[in-house]
Amino acid sequence: MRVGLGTGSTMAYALEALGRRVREEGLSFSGVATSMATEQAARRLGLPLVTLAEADRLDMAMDGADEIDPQWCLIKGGGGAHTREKIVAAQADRFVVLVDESKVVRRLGSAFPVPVEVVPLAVHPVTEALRRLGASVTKLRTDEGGTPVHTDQDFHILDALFEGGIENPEALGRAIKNIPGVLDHGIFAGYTTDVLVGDEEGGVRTLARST
Ligand code: DER
Repeated sequence: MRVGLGTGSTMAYALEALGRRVREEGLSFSGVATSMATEQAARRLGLPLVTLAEADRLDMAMDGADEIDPQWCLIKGGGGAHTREKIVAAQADRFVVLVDESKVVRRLGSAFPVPVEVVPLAVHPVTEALRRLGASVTKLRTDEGGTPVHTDQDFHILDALFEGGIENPEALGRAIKNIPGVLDHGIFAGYTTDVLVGDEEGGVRTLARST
């Protein structure tokens, strides 16, 4: 199988588990990494990697999420890798989302801001445009020392909070994508095909999609 490998703390566990199965069971697949961090982790764990061009279509991709709503729309990008994650998810026949209960919400965006990857010189106009779309607070993401973070594409990230939550994630996603200077944002609508919710005891349940 050709498998997209997502990014983040949840995926770190999945990568470890895949590494174990490669070593112990000879599990064979070709992975496509969604970030430099995942690429490094996969190499350290001995997971076989190919480029997206080499893989072309993917049988599946797996990834974490920051929030998931009952229609299986997501907010992603807390780790800043959402642009590549979305590219990889769009190439996959199945997009399997791995979360714990804390990520399952009634409405997207009530607590978690929407990460928006922007061309550095467009930070000001994009902030203004996000305000016009209803964002109450938009912050330029910085590291602990206050320096703006750089993504794998060398862009910046704006975190836009939509107080009260997002009524129509798909429409908001389209509007944000239309702002000049935006590379992509963390709203994923229409990609998810399977959701696995883990609990603290090590149990896993599937999450049904409500229409
Ligand atoms: O930043 C990202 O897009 C991550 O995949 C995020 O959605 C989940 O990260 P986590 O597993 O560390 O919470």
